[in-house]
Amino acid sequence: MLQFDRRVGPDLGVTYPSREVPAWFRDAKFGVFVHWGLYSVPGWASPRLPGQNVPAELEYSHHQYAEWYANTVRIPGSPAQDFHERRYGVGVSYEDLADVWTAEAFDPAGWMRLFAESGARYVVPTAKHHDGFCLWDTATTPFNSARRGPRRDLMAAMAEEAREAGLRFGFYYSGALDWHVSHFPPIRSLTDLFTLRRNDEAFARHSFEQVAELVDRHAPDLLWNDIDWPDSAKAGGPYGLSELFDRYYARVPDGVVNDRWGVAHLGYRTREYQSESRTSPWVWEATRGLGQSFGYNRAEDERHLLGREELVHLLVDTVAKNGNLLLNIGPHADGSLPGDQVERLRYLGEWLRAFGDAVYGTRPWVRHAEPAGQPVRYTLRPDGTLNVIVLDPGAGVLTLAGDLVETARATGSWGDGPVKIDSSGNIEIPGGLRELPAAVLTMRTP
Ligand code: FUL
Repeated sequence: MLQFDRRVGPDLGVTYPSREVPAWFRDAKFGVFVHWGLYSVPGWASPRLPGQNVPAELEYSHHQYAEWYANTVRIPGSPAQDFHERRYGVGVSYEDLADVWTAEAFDPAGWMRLFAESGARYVVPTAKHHDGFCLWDTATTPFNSARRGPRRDLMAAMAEEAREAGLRFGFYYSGALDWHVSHFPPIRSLTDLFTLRRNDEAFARHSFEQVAELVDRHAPDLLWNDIDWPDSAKAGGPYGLSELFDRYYARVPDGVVNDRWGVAHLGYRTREYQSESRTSPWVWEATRGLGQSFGYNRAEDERHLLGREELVHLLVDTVAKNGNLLLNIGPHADGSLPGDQVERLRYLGEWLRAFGDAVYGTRPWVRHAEPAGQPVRYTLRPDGTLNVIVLDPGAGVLTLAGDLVETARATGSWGDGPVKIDSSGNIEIPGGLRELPAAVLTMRTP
Protein backbone atom coordinates (compact mmCIF):
# COMPACT_ATOMS: atom_id res chain seq x y z
CA MET A 1 0.00 0.00 0.00
CA LEU A 2 1.33 3.40 -0.88
CA GLN A 3 1.72 5.87 1.89
CA PHE A 4 2.63 9.47 1.48
CA ASP A 5 2.14 10.81 4.92
CA ARG A 6 3.57 13.97 6.33
CA ARG A 7 6.27 14.87 3.91
CA VAL A 8 8.26 17.80 5.12
CA GLY A 9 10.98 19.13 2.91
CA PRO A 10 14.51 20.22 3.73
CA ASP A 11 15.18 23.43 5.60
CA LEU A 12 15.36 25.92 2.75
CA GLY A 13 15.73 28.98 4.91
CA VAL A 14 12.22 30.04 3.97
CA THR A 15 9.46 30.17 6.51
CA TYR A 16 6.06 28.90 5.57
CA PRO A 17 3.97 30.08 8.48
CA SER A 18 1.55 27.46 9.64
CA ARG A 19 -2.00 28.71 9.73
CA GLU A 20 -4.63 27.50 12.00
CA VAL A 21 -6.95 25.04 10.32
CA PRO A 22 -10.24 26.96 9.87
CA ALA A 23 -13.20 26.04 12.01
CA TRP A 24 -15.37 25.18 8.99
CA PHE A 25 -12.96 22.38 8.10
CA ARG A 26 -12.78 21.06 11.66
CA ASP A 27 -16.57 21.14 11.91
CA ALA A 28 -17.23 19.55 8.51
CA LYS A 29 -15.89 16.05 9.36
CA PHE A 30 -16.89 14.46 6.09
CA GLY A 31 -16.01 15.29 2.51
CA VAL A 32 -16.22 13.48 -0.82
CA PHE A 33 -13.12 13.07 -2.94
CA VAL A 34 -13.77 12.49 -6.65
CA HIS A 35 -11.15 10.80 -8.81
CA TRP A 36 -12.51 11.22 -12.29
CA GLY A 37 -10.40 11.81 -15.36
CA LEU A 38 -9.01 10.28 -18.50
CA TYR A 39 -7.96 7.25 -16.46
CA SER A 40 -11.69 6.53 -15.92
CA VAL A 41 -11.92 5.59 -19.62
CA PRO A 42 -9.93 2.35 -19.28
CA GLY A 43 -10.98 2.28 -15.60
CA TRP A 44 -8.81 -0.65 -14.79
CA ALA A 45 -6.14 -1.75 -12.30
CA SER A 46 -4.97 -5.11 -10.98
CA PRO A 47 -7.63 -5.86 -8.40
CA ARG A 48 -6.47 -6.35 -4.84
CA LEU A 49 -8.55 -7.64 -1.96
CA PRO A 50 -8.65 -5.61 1.26
CA GLY A 51 -5.53 -6.33 3.26
CA GLN A 52 -3.89 -8.22 0.39
CA ASN A 53 -0.28 -7.26 -0.19
CA VAL A 54 1.91 -7.77 -3.22
CA PRO A 55 5.70 -7.97 -3.07
CA ALA A 56 7.27 -4.51 -3.11
CA GLU A 57 8.83 -5.13 -6.54
CA LEU A 58 5.36 -5.64 -8.04
CA GLU A 59 3.74 -2.65 -6.35
CA TYR A 60 3.96 -0.46 -9.46
CA SER A 61 3.57 -3.01 -12.27
CA HIS A 62 0.45 -4.28 -10.47
CA HIS A 63 -0.61 -0.89 -9.17
CA GLN A 64 -3.91 -1.05 -7.32
CA TYR A 65 -4.90 2.51 -8.24
CA ALA A 66 -6.68 2.83 -11.57
CA GLU A 67 -5.73 6.54 -11.77
CA TRP A 68 -2.13 5.35 -12.17
CA TYR A 69 -2.99 3.58 -15.43
CA ALA A 70 -0.94 5.97 -17.62
CA ASN A 71 2.16 4.88 -15.72
CA THR A 72 1.30 1.23 -15.19
CA VAL A 73 0.51 0.71 -18.84
CA ARG A 74 4.05 1.76 -19.75
CA ILE A 75 5.66 -0.94 -17.63
CA PRO A 76 6.51 -3.78 -20.02
CA GLY A 77 4.67 -6.97 -19.21
CA SER A 78 2.37 -5.35 -16.65
CA PRO A 79 -1.20 -6.66 -16.47
CA ALA A 80 -2.39 -3.15 -17.39
CA GLN A 81 -0.37 -3.24 -20.59
CA ASP A 82 -1.89 -6.56 -21.44
CA PHE A 83 -5.40 -5.22 -20.68
CA HIS A 84 -4.73 -2.13 -22.79
CA GLU A 85 -3.51 -4.03 -25.83
CA ARG A 86 -6.44 -6.38 -25.73
CA ARG A 87 -8.99 -3.62 -25.29
CA TYR A 88 -7.60 -0.87 -27.51
CA GLY A 89 -5.04 -2.61 -29.69
CA VAL A 90 -1.29 -2.15 -29.98
CA GLY A 91 -0.24 1.38 -30.86
CA VAL A 92 -3.10 3.21 -29.14
CA SER A 93 -1.59 5.42 -26.48
CA TYR A 94 -3.13 6.45 -23.20
CA GLU A 95 -3.33 10.01 -24.46
CA ASP A 96 -5.30 8.90 -27.53
CA LEU A 97 -8.10 8.02 -25.14
CA ALA A 98 -8.73 11.74 -24.67
CA ASP A 99 -10.67 11.68 -27.93
CA VAL A 100 -13.00 8.87 -26.92
CA TRP A 101 -13.88 10.35 -23.53
CA THR A 102 -17.30 11.95 -23.95
CA ALA A 103 -18.65 12.14 -20.37
CA GLU A 104 -22.15 12.10 -21.85
CA ALA A 105 -23.93 11.22 -18.60
CA PHE A 106 -22.13 13.82 -16.47
CA ASP A 107 -24.68 15.48 -14.18
CA PRO A 108 -22.77 17.75 -11.82
CA ALA A 109 -25.93 19.00 -10.10
CA GLY A 110 -27.01 15.40 -9.48
CA TRP A 111 -23.59 14.46 -8.13
CA MET A 112 -23.49 17.35 -5.73
CA ARG A 113 -27.04 16.80 -4.49
CA LEU A 114 -26.17 13.18 -3.79
CA PHE A 115 -22.96 14.14 -1.96
CA ALA A 116 -24.85 16.67 0.16
CA GLU A 117 -27.51 14.04 0.93
CA SER A 118 -24.79 11.64 1.97
CA GLY A 119 -23.86 14.14 4.67
CA ALA A 120 -20.69 15.48 3.07
CA ARG A 121 -19.87 19.10 3.75
CA TYR A 122 -17.13 19.49 1.15
CA VAL A 123 -16.11 18.00 -2.16
CA VAL A 124 -12.66 17.66 -3.71
CA PRO A 125 -12.50 16.58 -7.38
CA THR A 126 -9.22 15.90 -9.14
CA ALA A 127 -8.44 18.93 -11.32
CA LYS A 128 -5.30 17.30 -12.67
CA HIS A 129 -3.96 13.92 -11.68
CA HIS A 130 -0.48 12.59 -12.44
CA ASP A 131 -1.44 11.92 -16.08
CA GLY A 132 -1.48 15.68 -16.71
CA PHE A 133 -4.95 15.83 -18.24
CA CYS A 134 -6.63 19.03 -17.00
CA LEU A 135 -10.34 19.00 -16.26
CA TRP A 136 -10.71 22.70 -16.93
CA ASP A 137 -10.35 25.21 -19.71
CA THR A 138 -6.73 26.13 -19.18
CA ALA A 139 -4.41 28.38 -21.14
CA THR A 140 -1.44 26.29 -19.99
CA THR A 141 -1.94 23.18 -22.15
CA PRO A 142 -4.23 21.92 -24.89
CA PHE A 143 -4.38 18.59 -23.05
CA ASN A 144 -7.57 19.56 -21.28
CA SER A 145 -11.25 18.67 -21.14
CA ALA A 146 -12.42 21.83 -22.92
CA ARG A 147 -10.29 21.05 -25.99
CA ARG A 148 -10.35 17.26 -25.95
CA GLY A 149 -12.87 14.62 -24.97
CA PRO A 150 -15.82 16.08 -23.04
CA ARG A 151 -15.27 19.56 -24.58
CA ARG A 152 -16.36 21.10 -21.35
CA ASP A 153 -14.87 22.92 -18.39
CA LEU A 154 -15.65 20.17 -15.91
CA MET A 155 -14.13 21.98 -12.91
CA ALA A 156 -16.24 25.08 -13.49
CA ALA A 157 -19.39 22.95 -13.62
CA MET A 158 -18.44 21.12 -10.44
CA ALA A 159 -17.46 24.28 -8.54
CA GLU A 160 -20.73 25.95 -9.40
CA GLU A 161 -22.95 22.98 -8.56
CA ALA A 162 -21.07 22.18 -5.36
CA ARG A 163 -21.81 25.61 -4.01
CA GLU A 164 -25.35 25.45 -5.26
CA ALA A 165 -25.77 22.30 -3.16
CA GLY A 166 -24.27 24.02 -0.11
CA LEU A 167 -20.94 22.19 -0.24
CA ARG A 168 -17.51 23.70 0.22
CA PHE A 169 -15.38 23.16 -2.86
CA GLY A 170 -11.71 22.26 -3.14
CA PHE A 171 -9.62 20.50 -5.70
CA TYR A 172 -6.88 17.90 -5.92
CA TYR A 173 -3.80 18.82 -7.90
CA SER A 174 -0.73 16.74 -8.74
CA GLY A 175 2.02 19.26 -7.94
CA ALA A 176 5.27 17.74 -9.14
CA LEU A 177 4.15 14.81 -11.27
CA ASP A 178 2.79 15.45 -14.73
CA TRP A 179 3.37 12.59 -17.15
CA HIS A 180 2.10 14.58 -20.10
CA VAL A 181 4.77 17.28 -20.02
CA SER A 182 7.58 15.26 -18.40
CA HIS A 183 9.28 12.53 -20.32
CA PHE A 184 10.67 10.02 -17.90
CA PRO A 185 10.65 6.26 -17.87
CA PRO A 186 7.72 4.82 -15.91
CA ILE A 187 7.85 4.85 -12.13
CA ARG A 188 8.59 1.41 -10.75
CA SER A 189 9.46 2.08 -7.11
CA LEU A 190 8.99 4.54 -4.26
CA THR A 191 12.44 5.92 -4.99
CA ASP A 192 11.45 6.57 -8.61
CA LEU A 193 8.35 8.34 -7.37
CA PHE A 194 10.37 11.10 -5.78
CA THR A 195 13.17 11.20 -8.34
CA LEU A 196 11.28 10.92 -11.64
CA ARG A 197 9.62 14.25 -11.25
CA ARG A 198 10.22 17.77 -12.45
CA ASN A 199 11.98 20.30 -10.24
CA ASP A 200 13.06 22.91 -12.78
CA GLU A 201 11.85 26.49 -12.90
CA ALA A 202 9.88 26.10 -16.12
CA PHE A 203 7.86 23.31 -14.60
CA ALA A 204 7.43 25.18 -11.31
CA ARG A 205 5.96 28.04 -13.27
CA HIS A 206 3.65 25.66 -15.12
CA SER A 207 2.30 24.25 -11.85
CA PHE A 208 1.98 27.72 -10.36
CA GLU A 209 0.03 28.98 -13.32
CA GLN A 210 -2.31 26.02 -13.36
CA VAL A 211 -3.21 26.30 -9.70
CA ALA A 212 -3.42 30.10 -9.92
CA GLU A 213 -5.97 29.84 -12.74
CA LEU A 214 -8.24 27.72 -10.60
CA VAL A 215 -7.68 29.80 -7.48
CA ASP A 216 -8.51 33.01 -9.31
CA ARG A 217 -11.60 31.57 -10.99
CA HIS A 218 -13.15 29.51 -8.24
CA ALA A 219 -11.73 30.68 -4.89
CA PRO A 220 -11.52 27.06 -3.70
CA ASP A 221 -12.04 26.49 0.00
CA LEU A 222 -9.35 23.83 0.01
CA LEU A 223 -6.16 22.98 -1.92
CA TRP A 224 -5.31 19.30 -1.87
CA ASN A 225 -1.86 19.01 -3.37
CA ASP A 226 -0.21 15.67 -4.05
CA ILE A 227 3.30 14.27 -4.43
CA ASP A 228 5.16 17.38 -3.41
CA TRP A 229 5.93 20.56 -5.34
CA PRO A 230 8.84 21.34 -7.73
CA ASP A 231 11.90 21.97 -5.56
CA SER A 232 13.01 25.07 -7.46
CA ALA A 233 9.87 26.87 -6.23
CA LYS A 234 10.34 26.11 -2.57
CA ALA A 235 12.93 28.79 -1.86
CA GLY A 236 10.60 31.61 -2.88
CA GLY A 237 10.94 33.98 -5.84
CA PRO A 238 8.50 34.60 -8.66
CA TYR A 239 6.25 31.58 -9.19
CA GLY A 240 7.49 30.35 -5.83
CA LEU A 241 5.37 28.32 -3.52
CA SER A 242 5.12 31.02 -0.87
CA GLU A 243 3.83 33.39 -3.55
CA LEU A 244 1.21 30.81 -4.42
CA PHE A 245 0.14 30.46 -0.81
CA ASP A 246 -0.02 34.27 -0.44
CA ARG A 247 -2.18 34.50 -3.52
CA TYR A 248 -4.41 31.74 -2.27
CA TYR A 249 -4.96 33.12 1.21
CA ALA A 250 -5.54 36.62 -0.18
CA ARG A 251 -8.30 35.18 -2.36
CA VAL A 252 -9.65 32.74 0.26
CA PRO A 253 -8.85 33.95 3.79
CA ASP A 254 -10.45 30.92 5.43
CA GLY A 255 -9.01 28.48 2.93
CA VAL A 256 -7.07 25.43 3.99
CA VAL A 257 -4.32 23.32 2.44
CA ASN A 258 -3.08 19.80 3.12
CA ASP A 259 0.42 18.59 3.95
CA ARG A 260 1.74 17.28 0.64
CA TRP A 261 3.77 20.23 -0.60
CA GLY A 262 7.18 19.05 0.56
CA VAL A 263 7.69 22.09 2.78
CA ALA A 264 7.07 22.64 6.44
CA HIS A 265 3.73 24.27 5.85
CA LEU A 266 1.30 21.94 7.41
CA GLY A 267 -2.30 22.82 6.86
CA TYR A 268 -3.70 19.51 7.95
CA ARG A 269 -2.22 16.07 7.78
CA THR A 270 -3.34 13.37 5.42
CA ARG A 271 -3.51 9.63 5.90
CA GLU A 272 -4.16 7.31 2.99
CA TYR A 273 -5.79 3.93 3.62
CA GLN A 274 -4.59 4.37 7.15
CA SER A 275 -5.71 5.83 10.43
CA GLU A 276 -4.16 7.40 13.48
CA SER A 277 -3.90 5.00 16.39
CA ARG A 278 -5.27 7.54 18.87
CA THR A 279 -6.45 11.14 19.07
CA SER A 280 -4.08 13.26 17.09
CA PRO A 281 -3.08 16.73 18.33
CA TRP A 282 -3.02 17.68 14.63
CA VAL A 283 -6.12 18.10 12.59
CA TRP A 284 -5.95 15.36 10.00
CA GLU A 285 -7.91 13.75 7.24
CA ALA A 286 -8.27 10.06 6.45
CA THR A 287 -8.75 9.28 2.81
CA ARG A 288 -9.48 6.13 0.88
CA GLY A 289 -11.63 4.82 -1.92
CA LEU A 290 -14.70 2.76 -1.23
CA GLY A 291 -12.72 0.00 -2.91
CA GLN A 292 -8.96 -0.39 -3.18
CA SER A 293 -8.53 2.26 -5.87
CA PHE A 294 -9.46 5.93 -6.12
CA GLY A 295 -10.20 5.98 -9.85
CA TYR A 296 -13.02 3.67 -10.98
CA ASN A 297 -11.71 0.11 -11.36
CA ARG A 298 -13.95 -2.18 -13.40
CA ALA A 299 -12.04 -5.21 -12.09
CA GLU A 300 -13.38 -4.66 -8.58
CA ASP A 301 -16.59 -6.08 -7.19
CA GLU A 302 -18.44 -6.21 -3.90
CA ARG A 303 -15.58 -8.13 -2.26
CA HIS A 304 -13.23 -5.20 -2.73
CA LEU A 305 -15.50 -2.58 -1.22
CA LEU A 306 -15.91 -1.27 2.27
CA GLY A 307 -19.14 -2.52 3.83
CA ARG A 308 -21.87 -0.09 4.80
CA GLU A 309 -21.40 -0.58 8.52
CA GLU A 310 -17.63 -0.44 8.20
CA LEU A 311 -18.09 2.91 6.50
CA VAL A 312 -20.07 4.36 9.39
CA HIS A 313 -17.47 3.01 11.82
CA LEU A 314 -14.63 4.48 9.79
CA LEU A 315 -16.20 7.93 9.92
CA VAL A 316 -16.91 7.77 13.62
CA ASP A 317 -13.48 6.40 14.48
CA THR A 318 -11.80 9.13 12.46
CA VAL A 319 -13.84 11.94 13.99
CA ALA A 320 -13.21 10.65 17.52
CA LYS A 321 -9.47 10.95 16.82
CA ASN A 322 -9.69 14.57 15.60
CA GLY A 323 -9.88 13.74 11.92
CA ASN A 324 -12.12 14.26 8.92
CA LEU A 325 -12.98 11.53 6.43
CA LEU A 326 -12.46 12.33 2.77
CA LEU A 327 -14.21 9.38 1.17
CA ASN A 328 -13.45 8.82 -2.47
CA ILE A 329 -15.94 8.17 -5.25
CA GLY A 330 -14.71 6.89 -8.60
CA PRO A 331 -17.29 7.74 -11.30
CA HIS A 332 -17.54 5.85 -14.58
CA ALA A 333 -16.00 7.63 -17.57
CA ASP A 334 -19.44 8.67 -18.84
CA GLY A 335 -20.06 10.50 -15.57
CA SER A 336 -22.55 8.05 -14.09
CA LEU A 337 -21.83 6.89 -10.56
CA PRO A 338 -21.38 3.17 -9.82
CA GLY A 339 -24.47 1.84 -8.03
CA ASP A 340 -22.59 0.18 -5.18
CA GLN A 341 -20.86 3.48 -4.36
CA VAL A 342 -24.11 5.45 -4.50
CA GLU A 343 -25.76 2.93 -2.24
CA ARG A 344 -23.05 3.34 0.40
CA LEU A 345 -23.22 7.11 0.25
CA ARG A 346 -26.96 7.00 0.80
CA TYR A 347 -26.59 4.63 3.73
CA LEU A 348 -24.08 6.93 5.40
CA GLY A 349 -26.35 9.91 4.74
CA GLU A 350 -29.24 8.16 6.42
CA TRP A 351 -27.18 7.44 9.51
CA LEU A 352 -25.85 10.99 9.62
CA ARG A 353 -29.35 12.44 9.37
CA ALA A 354 -30.21 10.61 12.57
CA PHE A 355 -26.91 11.00 14.43
CA GLY A 356 -25.13 13.96 12.83
CA ASP A 357 -25.05 15.84 16.14
CA ALA A 358 -22.54 13.28 17.37
CA VAL A 359 -20.30 14.07 14.40
CA TYR A 360 -20.51 17.60 12.94
CA GLY A 361 -18.96 20.40 14.93
CA THR A 362 -17.68 18.03 17.60
CA ARG A 363 -14.22 17.89 19.11
CA PRO A 364 -12.34 14.94 20.57
CA TRP A 365 -12.99 14.06 24.20
CA VAL A 366 -10.21 13.15 26.66
CA ARG A 367 -10.05 9.68 25.12
CA HIS A 368 -11.36 8.46 21.80
CA ALA A 369 -12.28 4.92 22.86
CA GLU A 370 -11.74 2.33 25.58
CA PRO A 371 -8.59 0.21 25.49
CA ALA A 372 -10.62 -2.96 25.97
CA GLY A 373 -14.18 -4.14 26.13
CA GLN A 374 -17.11 -2.94 24.12
CA PRO A 375 -16.34 -0.88 21.02
CA VAL A 376 -17.35 2.73 21.62
CA ARG A 377 -16.10 6.07 20.35
CA TYR A 378 -16.39 9.41 22.09
CA THR A 379 -16.95 12.89 20.73
CA LEU A 380 -17.80 16.13 22.46
CA ARG A 381 -20.40 18.66 21.31
CA PRO A 382 -19.74 22.38 21.61
CA ASP A 383 -22.25 22.60 24.48
CA GLY A 384 -20.33 20.03 26.51
CA THR A 385 -22.55 17.05 25.71
CA LEU A 386 -20.57 13.85 25.53
CA ASN A 387 -21.52 11.40 22.78
CA VAL A 388 -20.89 7.75 23.49
CA ILE A 389 -21.11 6.17 20.06
CA VAL A 390 -21.79 2.48 20.44
CA LEU A 391 -20.45 0.47 17.52
CA ASP A 392 -22.25 -2.77 18.36
CA PRO A 393 -25.77 -1.79 19.37
CA GLY A 394 -26.85 -5.28 18.35
CA ALA A 395 -25.30 -6.46 21.65
CA GLY A 396 -28.43 -5.09 23.31
CA VAL A 397 -26.49 -3.91 26.36
CA LEU A 398 -23.88 -1.25 26.85
CA THR A 399 -21.34 -1.68 29.58
CA LEU A 400 -20.04 1.78 30.32
CA ALA A 401 -16.58 2.65 31.55
CA GLY A 402 -16.64 3.08 35.33
CA ASP A 403 -16.01 6.83 35.32
CA LEU A 404 -19.13 7.43 33.21
CA VAL A 405 -21.66 5.38 35.10
CA GLU A 406 -22.83 8.01 37.60
CA THR A 407 -23.09 10.73 34.94
CA ALA A 408 -25.05 8.38 32.71
CA ARG A 409 -27.39 7.57 35.58
CA ALA A 410 -28.04 11.27 36.11
CA THR A 411 -28.05 12.65 32.55
CA GLY A 412 -27.82 9.77 30.05
CA SER A 413 -30.23 9.64 27.13
CA TRP A 414 -30.76 7.70 23.92
CA GLY A 415 -32.69 10.65 22.62
CA ASP A 416 -36.08 9.69 24.04
CA GLY A 417 -36.13 9.61 27.79
CA PRO A 418 -33.74 8.47 30.51
CA VAL A 419 -31.62 5.35 30.30
CA LYS A 420 -32.25 2.08 32.08
CA ILE A 421 -29.12 1.28 34.01
CA ASP A 422 -28.50 -1.49 36.52
CA SER A 423 -26.34 -1.45 39.62
CA SER A 424 -23.23 -2.66 37.77
CA GLY A 425 -23.56 0.08 35.19
CA ASN A 426 -25.09 -1.96 32.35
CA ILE A 427 -27.42 0.00 30.14
CA GLU A 428 -30.11 -1.52 28.03
CA ILE A 429 -29.92 -0.48 24.39
CA PRO A 430 -33.44 0.27 23.14
CA GLY A 431 -34.76 -2.25 20.64
CA GLY A 432 -35.16 0.34 17.88
CA LEU A 433 -31.44 1.08 17.88
CA ARG A 434 -30.14 -2.45 17.75
CA GLU A 435 -30.30 -2.85 14.00
CA LEU A 436 -28.20 0.24 13.39
CA PRO A 437 -24.48 0.29 12.62
CA ALA A 438 -23.96 2.65 15.55
CA ALA A 439 -26.15 4.24 18.21
CA VAL A 440 -25.50 7.29 20.35
CA LEU A 441 -25.91 7.69 24.07
CA THR A 442 -25.55 11.29 25.23
CA MET A 443 -24.77 12.65 28.66
CA ARG A 444 -23.41 15.78 30.27
CA THR A 445 -19.63 15.83 30.44
CA PRO A 446 -18.59 14.15 33.69
C1 FUL B 1 -1.83 9.52 -3.96
C2 FUL B 1 -1.96 9.41 -5.48
O1 FUL B 1 -0.80 8.87 -6.06
C3 FUL B 1 -3.17 8.52 -5.67
O2 FUL B 1 -3.36 8.24 -7.01
C4 FUL B 1 -4.38 9.22 -5.09
O3 FUL B 1 -4.64 10.40 -5.81
C5 FUL B 1 -4.16 9.55 -3.63
C6 FUL B 1 -5.24 10.36 -3.01
O4 FUL B 1 -2.95 10.25 -3.48
O5 FUL B 1 -0.74 10.10 -3.54
